[in-house]
Amino acid sequence: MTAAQNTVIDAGRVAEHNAQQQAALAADYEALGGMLARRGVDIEKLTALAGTFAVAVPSWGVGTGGTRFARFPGRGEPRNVFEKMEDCAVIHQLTRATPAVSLHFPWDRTDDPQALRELAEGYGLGFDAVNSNTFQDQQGQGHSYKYGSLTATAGAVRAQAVAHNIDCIELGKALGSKALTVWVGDGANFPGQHNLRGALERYLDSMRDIYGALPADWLMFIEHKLFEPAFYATTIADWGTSFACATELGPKAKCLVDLGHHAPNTNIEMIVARLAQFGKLGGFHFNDSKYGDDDLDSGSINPFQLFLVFNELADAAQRAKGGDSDFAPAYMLDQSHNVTDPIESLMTSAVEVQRAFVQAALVDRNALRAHQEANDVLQAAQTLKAAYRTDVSAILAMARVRNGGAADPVGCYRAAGYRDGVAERRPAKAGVSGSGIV
Ligand SMILES: [Mn+2]
Repeated sequence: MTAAQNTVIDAGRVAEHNAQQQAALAADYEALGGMLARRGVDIEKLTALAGTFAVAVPSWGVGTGGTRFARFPGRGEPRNVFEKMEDCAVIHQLTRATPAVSLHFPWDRTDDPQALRELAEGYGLGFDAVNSNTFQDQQGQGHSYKYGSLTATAGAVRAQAVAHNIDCIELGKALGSKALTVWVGDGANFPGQHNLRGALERYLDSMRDIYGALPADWLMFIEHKLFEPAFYATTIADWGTSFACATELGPKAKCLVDLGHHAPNTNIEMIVARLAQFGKLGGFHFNDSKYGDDDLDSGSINPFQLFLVFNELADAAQRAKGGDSDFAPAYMLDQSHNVTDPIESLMTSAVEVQRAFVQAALVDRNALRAHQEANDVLQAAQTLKAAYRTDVSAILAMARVRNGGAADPVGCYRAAGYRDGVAERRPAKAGVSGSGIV
């Protein structure tokens, strides 16, 4: 984006922070550069690559999340989409890795999308995929989604859910977004509640109507999730169903992989490889989990899995170079921050995803292929581990500093006292816009 941008945190403060870190960073960077050079890797190329990385921030992530038991609000939470954008701008200013925001409607609905767009552009931010919400009822809504939305047996409910999705597309168009993500909680809690095939047929009928409203240059992302709120049979429960529906709908429909939406121990990197192979990998919601759809910070529980996902993405990108060059899945974070400062969690998470991206670029693909051909299992595994074990922190910090970000985003953020400032300016308000696990 352009250089003339509004900054939320004083640029002088960031420069001062970086000056304090400079000597240590230079020493770490030089040491890492020497180590990589002995492996035939040019650190400058990796740093340039790191600088190209981008992951979108979810608007709902900057507020404190919650569970179905309780929500414990944080200080200075944003109370509307304009304040959310301010927090998102801080994340991008300090990490330089989050140039787009993913909005959720109606939580982020505004009557003045032009003003929102101008505010975002002033911060150097754009808009990634917009998300529809038919998993909860909104005030003044004519029909309830208690028994489903796009799959509801009542035609009037389905029509309302379709109209909402088309409304999301219209809002997204006004903001410069290029994709719609559809996740529905539809499903059954009891055997017999649904005709399993009938529910999916209704889903496809509804989705065809939404697909028909997509502009020519838009994509539709189908997000699957194993369970919750449907505890017996979720209509779009797995990547197979998602793939079948995306295939049925057409080329603008692709699959979105949320890392938390699988059964424990599912081999997610293999799902990524399959979807990439068949041209249906639309994008990601990054987060981490231990038990279910925990929406913990990316890389906080299983960073090796995150690395293996990016290893597949690096492989797919390399294959795409020769032929299908439009391989560009959308990267988004989707997390719920219940006990941390959401801005700190999102900055740390963006850096963790960027770390996996750079580590995957370190994999010696020629050596890996040779080990695979020769069935040298141990060395094949070690080739991946050699990349994963490399601490690329100095590369990430250098890329940030060169792009105007902070060497240590959390340290700089805390020193700037941003949270204290917004706590004063944004007194708590009941019933503010939504956030949570989606
Ligand atoms: Mn998600």
